[in-house]
Amino acid sequence: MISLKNGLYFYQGNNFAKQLCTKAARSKYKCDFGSKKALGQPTPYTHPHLLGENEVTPMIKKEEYQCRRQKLLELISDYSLKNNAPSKNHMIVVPAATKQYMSDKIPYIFRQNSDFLYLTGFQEPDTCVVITSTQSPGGHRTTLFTRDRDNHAELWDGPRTHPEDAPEFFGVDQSLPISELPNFMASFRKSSSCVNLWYDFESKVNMETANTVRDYLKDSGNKNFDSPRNFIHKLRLYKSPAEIALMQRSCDIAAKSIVETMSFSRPGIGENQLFAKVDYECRARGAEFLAYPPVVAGGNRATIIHYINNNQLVYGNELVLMDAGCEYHGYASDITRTWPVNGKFTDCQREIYEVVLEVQKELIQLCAKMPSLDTLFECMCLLLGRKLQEIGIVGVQPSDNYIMKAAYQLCPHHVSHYLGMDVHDTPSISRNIKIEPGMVITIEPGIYISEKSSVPKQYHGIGVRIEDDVLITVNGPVVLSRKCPKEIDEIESIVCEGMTKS
Ligand SMILES: [Mn+2]
Repeated sequence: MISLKNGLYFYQGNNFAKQLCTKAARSKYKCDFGSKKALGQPTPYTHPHLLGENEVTPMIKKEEYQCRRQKLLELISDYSLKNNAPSKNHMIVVPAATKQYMSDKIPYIFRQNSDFLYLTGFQEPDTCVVITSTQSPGGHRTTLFTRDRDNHAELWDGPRTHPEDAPEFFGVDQSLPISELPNFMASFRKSSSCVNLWYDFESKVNMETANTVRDYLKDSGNKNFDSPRNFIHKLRLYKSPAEIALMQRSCDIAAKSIVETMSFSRPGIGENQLFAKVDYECRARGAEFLAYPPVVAGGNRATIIHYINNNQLVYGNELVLMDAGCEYHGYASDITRTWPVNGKFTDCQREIYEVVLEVQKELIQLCAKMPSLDTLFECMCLLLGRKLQEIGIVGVQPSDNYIMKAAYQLCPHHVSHYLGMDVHDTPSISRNIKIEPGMVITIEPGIYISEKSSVPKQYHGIGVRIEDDVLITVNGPVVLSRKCPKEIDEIESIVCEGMTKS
């Protein structure tokens, strides 16, 4: 149950959230952090250029995180009631990602487990959140497990968040060191007799937590367990106003960066240089990093869908296909543009590009009817096939089935996926449910004609994809990546102007 009071969300039975709603408690909260005590992640006090008051992560307030945990518990409780679960007591355990190393003591850049980040905003590795629920009053509790105190590690790696600082900043009921997790789970089980445990054993983000949970199941004889993954994904599928604002910003940054990269192009340039340019432009605008290894494919390499070597030169009148996006405070953008490296499409390139562009725009319009992603894929095959037939690339047989199969050979990937904290967001959600307001999806048709293709020779080696990120609303689709031009004349003039400047 969630009520709105004085602009703050809180839920019944959560004493801490109730306290926050009093003025005195709020000024106490300010005082406590007025000393600018550093936690293991940016705070409004140490990083005022990144966070506003009451925000746990940029643009997302403590109350939104509390609300997400409450909604998860409601989804899980409702599901359990409907399915006659043996108990009304729940324990949901979601681990943080672990630190990964590329070689001795050399870490990879840390990226948090999205499901954990969604529920807590906590950015440190090797931690964990446990949401427990019993039927007693005040029976919903969130316990955040932080890394154990380690003066030596903190000297080398910087401060960690300690249990005494976590509840106020993150809006959780209590916090304990991670070494207490086994005891905590065992004592909840003892006090609640029968417990439904929710843990995603399929996710390999943290083997240590997985082992703790396995040991708990063995020792306690607890037989009722299932994965909370699909429930968390059902929540993540619908973006809140704050998440939409973050995704808009992520798309703006990637869009502008790709335009800068287009204008940096000239014949003879290296794919690695275009990669470096888009990476630089995204980071310089505030993105943490690119959301995935980008595809920077010149000439016929564009027909290799997942080409990420990016180590060739792009010559003469070849096209560049760039599939790149960034991660901005935990939210991904995913854009593809294709442009002629010398600023002028050849006739064959133009013919193919126009087909992809027309289909892409029609598919975006179709989103107003809220089809499923799989329906959009079928539409793509039919639309592409018909247009390719018009220009003589697909044979003149009339059957839709034939046309769709021929198109699928030239575009062997799906046309859409969900987008959000992950690039391929909420993968446990089927692509055959109807899209709804609040979802963000990609629309990315392409045509790839390899040198082995049976298509007329003059088209060989052409690969074109155009990808936008689209927010579904009651008033129709909103293209979040709209600041990245895709019309032929706009693209040609960006590249040509760039060359005259350099
Ligand atoms: Mn994509």
